[in-house]
Amino acid sequence: MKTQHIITTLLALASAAGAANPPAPCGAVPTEQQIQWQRMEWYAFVHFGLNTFTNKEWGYGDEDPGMFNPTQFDADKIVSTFKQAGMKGMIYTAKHHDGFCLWQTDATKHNISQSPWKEGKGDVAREFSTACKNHGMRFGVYLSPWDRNCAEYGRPGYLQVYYKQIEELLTKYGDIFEIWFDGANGGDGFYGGAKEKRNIGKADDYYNFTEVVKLIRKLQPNCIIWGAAGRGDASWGGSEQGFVKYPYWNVINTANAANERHPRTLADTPDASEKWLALEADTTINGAGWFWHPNQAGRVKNPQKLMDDVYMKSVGYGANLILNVAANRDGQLDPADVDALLRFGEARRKLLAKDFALGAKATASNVRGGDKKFGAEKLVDKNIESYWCTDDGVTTGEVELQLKKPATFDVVRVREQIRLGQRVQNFAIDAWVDGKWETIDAEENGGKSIGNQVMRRVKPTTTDKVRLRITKSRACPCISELSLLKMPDISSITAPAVQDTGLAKDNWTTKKGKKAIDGSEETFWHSDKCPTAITVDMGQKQKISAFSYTPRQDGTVQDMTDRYTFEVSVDGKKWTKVSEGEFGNLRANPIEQRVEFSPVEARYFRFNATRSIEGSGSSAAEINIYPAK
Ligand code: FUL
Repeated sequence: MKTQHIITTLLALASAAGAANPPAPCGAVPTEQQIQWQRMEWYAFVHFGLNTFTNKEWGYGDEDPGMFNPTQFDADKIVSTFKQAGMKGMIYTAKHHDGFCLWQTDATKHNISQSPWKEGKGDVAREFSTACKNHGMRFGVYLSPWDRNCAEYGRPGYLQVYYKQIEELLTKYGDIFEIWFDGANGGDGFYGGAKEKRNIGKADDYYNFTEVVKLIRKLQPNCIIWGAAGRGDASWGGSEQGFVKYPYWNVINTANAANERHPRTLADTPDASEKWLALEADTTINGAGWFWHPNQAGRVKNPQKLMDDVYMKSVGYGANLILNVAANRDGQLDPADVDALLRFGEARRKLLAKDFALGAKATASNVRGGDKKFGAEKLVDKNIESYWCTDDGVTTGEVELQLKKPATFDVVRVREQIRLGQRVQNFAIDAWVDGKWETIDAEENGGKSIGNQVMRRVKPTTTDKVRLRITKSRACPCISELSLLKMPDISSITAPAVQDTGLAKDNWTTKKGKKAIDGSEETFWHSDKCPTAITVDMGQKQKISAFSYTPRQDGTVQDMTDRYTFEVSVDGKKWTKVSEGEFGNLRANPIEQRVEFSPVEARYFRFNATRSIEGSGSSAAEINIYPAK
């Protein structure tokens, strides 16, 4: 009796407080790896190999390795450029169809050890992977299954070569975020001198992708597998122009995964054999091809086109975008490509920088169990994990946003909580204009899917009241974000300078001075004391040869550090001073100060602030560390 009473009381309390349970997932759901990967949005593709030197898109397989000699190759510079553009990683064509391997491999002799570059000791995959690690970018590899050089291609013998190549790339270069299996397979080739046509029949059977997937899962469980006859985690967007067709559903019937059709629609009945297979749209920034070609500068896509026809129709439709920026014969990116990339990157940054919906008052037609945890305000709380959700069985509904003041916007972004599956089948966006609701979605056919995100172009609208209407859903909708954005004027955007911010700081720790290593020059570390020091553990030992100090950027000179000593240590106990001096002219020009020193191994560094221009304290907006080259 007593226990019964307690339970009844608890239940009553729970319902008064509106504690509801999350809904059951609907259909297939993504893996954690897929979720994290879809949140990357976009990254670079770099086609760079013998084709760069032969002016071809597909090498035959008999090219002379002696041609590969990119004397100015600078992986750091390339990766810094991608980072400046806002990309989250890059994928390198470690082997294209010509079979030439650009890393030190034991699987075939047709590799970079036969090239004059770095006297046969070069390794492009190594240099890119290291640069990515140093800059906090993710690294992935493209490894062509088709190999027009290998004598054994088309026969069982090739598979051992190919699997070994996979194994090397997935074990020697740290974390690989994605591996790309191109769908172009079989045909004419050199094949060890046979110079004939080889057909492999069904790629899935020949390469045995089931086994390949198992091998990859074992070696790199977090790696996204692209292609592989639909047996992996992601697949082709359906065009090499960098767009996907809308609607795009992440879920697909497993039986169709190898031969999917675009647009990816949803079969109306949820299917038990459904699988989450995310799309990636690929294209190249330069209309001349995937590899670099002489005189390609005039064919670069302009930033407006990259925004309208590529980004908004790939990422904007819920897919990932892999944008190719090829390296040239010197081993550098083409300046025209870089200009377009940086201008587009800046436009994207501006588009996403201001969300007019944040902090709006949100009300919903139905909230799951009346529980605030699933309330409408979750759409505008800047937290991608929280979500608005209705009661089970309520598959339509609306949320109204009352903005603090009227805003002008022309893009609306909506995101589902994909951990619970992709649910919404139809939605509309309305705005309160001239005293009535008006549907402002400017795209054809209205909203037909959401998934990780959709960015809908809407009529340029100025209002303080917006409504999202879910008109059809596979199960109660779970919406995590609703954003109101404004497309910038791209024609007026110039390319920002590429900043080298040095080593990635993700694994750095410090007791004091966190704001000096937070990656932002807008925040700054401040101490009332001088002299004083910041000691940082970089998490691992590495060779470094420079640091930089950016003074506080808030317009105040008080407590601005202008004299320093800089020490390093391998174990955090024994310290070596590598530099000491003054930062000049800070009062008139408080910009980043870079200090070089002889290369030294270090896991820890200590920045001692020993004098300030005014006042008796110390400060620093940011400290960067640069790897030795
Ligand atoms: C295609 C390949 O044949 C092209 O050469 C390029 O690598 C592109 C990304 O994929 O299928």
